[in-house]
Amino acid sequence: MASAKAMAQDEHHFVLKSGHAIPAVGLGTWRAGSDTAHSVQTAITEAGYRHVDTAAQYGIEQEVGKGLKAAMEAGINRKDLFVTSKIWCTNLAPERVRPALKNTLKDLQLDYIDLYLIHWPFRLKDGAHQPPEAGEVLEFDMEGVWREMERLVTDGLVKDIGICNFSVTKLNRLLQSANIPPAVCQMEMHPGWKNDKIFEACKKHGIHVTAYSPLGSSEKNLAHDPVVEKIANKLNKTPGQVLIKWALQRGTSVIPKSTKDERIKENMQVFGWEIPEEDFQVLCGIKDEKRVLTGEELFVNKTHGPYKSASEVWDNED
Ligand code: NDP
Ligand code: 1BO
Ligand code: 1BO
Repeated sequence: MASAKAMAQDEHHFVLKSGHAIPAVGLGTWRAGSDTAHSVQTAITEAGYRHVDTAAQYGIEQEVGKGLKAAMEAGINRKDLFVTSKIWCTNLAPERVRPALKNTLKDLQLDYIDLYLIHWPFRLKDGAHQPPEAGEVLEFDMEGVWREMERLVTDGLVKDIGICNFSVTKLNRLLQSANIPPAVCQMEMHPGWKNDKIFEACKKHGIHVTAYSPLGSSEKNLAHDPVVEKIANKLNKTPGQVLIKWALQRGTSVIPKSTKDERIKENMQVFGWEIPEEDFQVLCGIKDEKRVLTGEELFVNKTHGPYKSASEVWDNED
């Protein structure tokens, strides 16, 4: 395998602060259900994916592990794969970080992962309801948790650590105490939610950004947006490919989810062509920007708080 830097010179990778390379396109696995093992194996062995994004909270890490194992048995080297997982909110206490990662490694049947992310920067009590009842959103020791994440890097259990769903306020707080700055920040991003504030803050600090829900997730369904469809027809590409390419041209890696073999393959056919600048700008101009994932269901208790609205979850930055 070529060095990280050399590999990153092709359009298939981005280089992280650590010098490691992250594949530009990865397979998302949220709500991938019982097809997950098959999807992961197909993505790697037939469609050329080398990055799989998962999370303990998705409840499918064992399935992802089976898919990875099948791909490795088919001849793919572990070192050529990039596996991302995330620590869930109930485990955001310093003493729970390592046991949470160990569980993830066991379920994935791996002895290290490439990237471990804080899934959301809020600590939830075990068994918390959706939306949370009074007292179920606990104090989050961000600095203590990050120190334990750093130890996972030092001990070789994870290659890189990062964050998801951080506001600029929370990012700045983390950067004040971090010895190892986050290598990656994973955020919702698509033409219907460009999320420029956190994107600019990450760029300023050399933090690579991965765009999640790049198609607008199943809720927003940007593949059926008339502006996207028009550009796709013009370029002789599919709407999904245009949305994924838009994310890549912005400088983010991207992790579209599909459990359909044909779409898994389609979503990887995004190299060797470009969206012309004028069309790229038209996509940037799609109106009515809104988050799909507001965090409201997970963290807001309108009566008891501590977060009484989605705006508060995002530190009133939207
Ligand atoms: P996506 O934006 O990837 O959209 C997935 C939806 O689009 C599914 O309904 C899928 O259906 C459909 N789809 C996939 N490919 C195409 C295509 N080419 N044309 C039309 N429709 C298509 O949504 P996700 O929310 O799943 O985000 C992607 C990944 O990002 C997640 O799976 C997860 O790994 C990660 N993520 C991380 C979060 C975080 O908090 N860090 C939050 C949310 C997501 P089908 O499967 O039937 O093809
Ligand atoms: C609740 C988890 C959102 C997808 O990562
Ligand atoms: C872009 C999302 C399509 C949902 O089926």
